[in-house]
Amino acid sequence: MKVILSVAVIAALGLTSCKNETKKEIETPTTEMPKEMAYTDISFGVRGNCGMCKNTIEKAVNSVEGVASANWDVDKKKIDVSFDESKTDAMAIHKAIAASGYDTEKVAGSEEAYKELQGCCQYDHEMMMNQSGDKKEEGHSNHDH
Ligand SMILES: [Cu+2]
Repeated sequence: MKVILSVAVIAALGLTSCKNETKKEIETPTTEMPKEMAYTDISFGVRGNCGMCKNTIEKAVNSVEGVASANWDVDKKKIDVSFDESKTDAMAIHKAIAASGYDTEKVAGSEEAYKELQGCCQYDHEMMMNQSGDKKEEGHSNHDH
């Protein structure tokens, strides 16, 4: 009995050591935390018409201290912003855009700045702001009946 048992123990030890080796190989590629994790990402609706609007809006956002990146989508009427939460907050970004003359979801654009915009940039204040992004809401598009 004892002989069988010890054989079993040796076999078990052999198995575990094999397992450990394979485990080590699998564990090596540890995924590093990306640096972007330090930033907060937000996206919200911003009205605007064209590439010039995009420049103005993004310039306004980038002038806020703590903003890492800003990208306004002309089709979606939506902006993606990455910022350092210890330096600024979402409301400061909304206000910066509004000050440049553009409406955001939360803050109406400054009328004075709006009047200073190029004619092509004087967007419609009733414009839909597509906040949801890729979602295609066909039901809301205009149908000719
Ligand atoms: Cu424009």
